[in-house]
Amino acid sequence: MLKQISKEHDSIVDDERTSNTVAALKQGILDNLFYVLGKRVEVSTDMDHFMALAYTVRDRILARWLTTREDYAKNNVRTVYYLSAEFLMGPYLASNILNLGIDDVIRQAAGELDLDLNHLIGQESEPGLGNGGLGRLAACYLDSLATLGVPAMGYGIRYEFGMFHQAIRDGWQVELTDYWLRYGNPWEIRRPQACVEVGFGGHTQSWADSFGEYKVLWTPDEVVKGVPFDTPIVGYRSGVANTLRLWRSEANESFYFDRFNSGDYEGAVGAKIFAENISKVLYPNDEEIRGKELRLQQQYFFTSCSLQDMIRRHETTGHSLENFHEQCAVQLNDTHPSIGVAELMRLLVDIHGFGWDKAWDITSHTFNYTNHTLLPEALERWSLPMFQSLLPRHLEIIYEINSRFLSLVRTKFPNDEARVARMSIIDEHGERYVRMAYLACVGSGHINGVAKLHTELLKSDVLRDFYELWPEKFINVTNGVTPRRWLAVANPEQSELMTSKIGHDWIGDLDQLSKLERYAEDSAFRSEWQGVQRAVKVRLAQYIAAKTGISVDPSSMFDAQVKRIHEYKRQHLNVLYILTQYYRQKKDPTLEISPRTFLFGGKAAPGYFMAKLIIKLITSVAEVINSDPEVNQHLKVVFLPDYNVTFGQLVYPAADLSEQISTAGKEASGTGNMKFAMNGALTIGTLDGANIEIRDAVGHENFFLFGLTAAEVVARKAAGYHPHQIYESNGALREVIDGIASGRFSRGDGSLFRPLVDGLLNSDPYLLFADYQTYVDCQDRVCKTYRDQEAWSKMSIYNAARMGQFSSDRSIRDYCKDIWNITRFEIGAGLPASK
Ligand code: GPQ
Repeated sequence: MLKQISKEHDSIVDDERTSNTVAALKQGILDNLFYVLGKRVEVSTDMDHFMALAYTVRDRILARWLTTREDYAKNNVRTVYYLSAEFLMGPYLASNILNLGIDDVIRQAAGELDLDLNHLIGQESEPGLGNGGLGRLAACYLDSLATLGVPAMGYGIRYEFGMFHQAIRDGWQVELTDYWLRYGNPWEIRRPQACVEVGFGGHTQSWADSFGEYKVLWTPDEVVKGVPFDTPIVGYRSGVANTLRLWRSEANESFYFDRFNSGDYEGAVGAKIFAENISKVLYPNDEEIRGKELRLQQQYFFTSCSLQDMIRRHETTGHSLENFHEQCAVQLNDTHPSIGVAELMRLLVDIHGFGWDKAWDITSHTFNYTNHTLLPEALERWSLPMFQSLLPRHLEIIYEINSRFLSLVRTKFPNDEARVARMSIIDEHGERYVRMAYLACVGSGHINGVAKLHTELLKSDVLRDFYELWPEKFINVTNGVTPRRWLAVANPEQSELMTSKIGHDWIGDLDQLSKLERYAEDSAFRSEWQGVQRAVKVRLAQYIAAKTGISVDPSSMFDAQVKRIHEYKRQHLNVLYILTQYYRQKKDPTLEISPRTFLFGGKAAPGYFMAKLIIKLITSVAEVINSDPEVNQHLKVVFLPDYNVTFGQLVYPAADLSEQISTAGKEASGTGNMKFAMNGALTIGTLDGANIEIRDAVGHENFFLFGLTAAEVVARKAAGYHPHQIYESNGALREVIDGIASGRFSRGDGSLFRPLVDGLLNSDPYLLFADYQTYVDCQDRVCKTYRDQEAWSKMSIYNAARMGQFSSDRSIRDYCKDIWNITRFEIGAGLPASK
């Protein structure tokens, strides 16, 4: 009976209340305003209107969300579980509207209610649940998984406070907390019925049972509850909505009340604080580990919640745990969830009674590991005593995994104890550590890097021993970005122009952009292309004026470097060039230099002194240049505060030049480089990360290359690198460095930038000086080319037209084929033939 009613109700919900007619949409907005938000039209605010519209859009997602889930269950499909400590999703509204294909009707419905759709879209504050590239990649991948109809689920943490907001005061970064849930989150649904419990601390006991089997019981000190919050992930016109499931930590009531009732009030309150702390805040350090206990708690918390959830889902669909790995492919987004290897072993052996060998067979066929960095300081390791006190049972399991693994190493490489020590999951040199990347390697079927060069360097350097042991495990999957958000949503002007020539299929199949190539030689098209670029730059210029009070000239070249602030990314190399131009102009005011606006954006980790000083350097140089009438006709420098996904959507389309200038061998891939090029920016860059593949794709003649190669960087350091000698012998460089050191850009304070200057002169670990002159020369070629707008536009069109392979759809197809072994797409759009 209930079923019947629910079926009928379903169809009503689907057909009438949530139909996509303008009338139904209008009614939906008004209904949600009244019934969900409890507001009358007369007193409603912009935020209310955004919320009402968001609920109206969500109403149109629910039917397909539930149907997708039912279809997956019915068809018995292999599912991808993407485990990531970060999901940097960006605002949902515009992207959901696009993917549902209801842009026109929504715009009309809003208009008829006197609401401006773009203005409403601008009300949404983004969930900043990630630091940068790694978290944003996870978001692009969810979009592509849903678009391709791959059965998939993202698992992560529902941080109460996401990435901090950045304010600039007196030129310095100031961090402000991000309470993103202030107005509620219209996209998520809390699922209390699917709660799980996670233990911490305590002790283990072992015994032999009546069959002589070794058994272990872990009695944790604390047990917390993981509560899932689900957000639908809509595929682009695929009819599919997958799920992002984020866990919130809460106090476990029975645990809490037991203590409370036995008079242990302090213990009860302490337990509550302990529990709620875990999902409180995102760690704002990018590519730098701090070894903090709370961070390990977060990692174990969400990984355990997710694995328990997978097991429950697996069992409720009637499967035996024995074939868990046949139904579930788990992707580890870097080492943050790699404790999952030990946790799945614990669940299988201790809880579900499997023998070790069978459990290991399942586990090692379930996980795959993506590495995202070559920086040694970013490779996670946990101090052994801390690990022992927080996860005593997991440490025992890791010892067992390690001892079996090291026997294998000894068999394969006899009499090589140095190798055994190097490869041990436990680092025994001095203070002892658990090496998480090694645990991930041992427990995974495949290990992948995120660009060709990066994967090669993993094999030859960071994970060389593992490559020698298991060459077949290593594979490259070059990153990609979703063309839905980064072109169709971010750059409607360029999208419309492209669609007018080649149709709109490129949005779901980015290789189609190659059809634009022939227009590069068409001068009428080029002038349309220039018109679009101009319009987009005007939009950004207005925004910059409103946000910073700085007026920039949309006919100047927009030269952008937006990304986390890090020494290896070398924002300060960019500054050295700016100052080189500044001095040239000061010396010869008649010099004809093409006007440029240098745009910077990005956050520094709060404890990263040098990164914060680089921000101060940029803002200080900006202050001097922007207020100097001798140069400010030609040069402007803007630091855009609080760079995030929303802001990126404004910047990528408006840039003429994309700065991708990391020291070769340091940037694993980069993804901003792809977003810029797709939007028609030309790149000035080193042979690093995915720059290499971008340059090969767009054509070497359409890319501004400079700098040492990764191999040359290594050789240079090995030969003894002396930055001071370069400084002595290069007059222009000397003038710039002396200027900074003298206080010329810091109101006479010669001590302010001393740490930066001394660091460069004495060690310069990221080889700015070695690359300085080739960078300046290359920038001079950029200036020259930009003066020929026709040539520049041609190059710009070739860049956009040849970026098809950098769609995250291609990356996800690679993962499906080479790693997850998913070939059949029974649901949704499916895998386009021959891809
Ligand atoms: N990346 Cl390990 C991050 O954004 N955060 C991290 O903690 C680590 C890597 C980036 C990496 O720097 C970029 O080169 C990649 O393009 C990006 O991950 C996605 O793979």
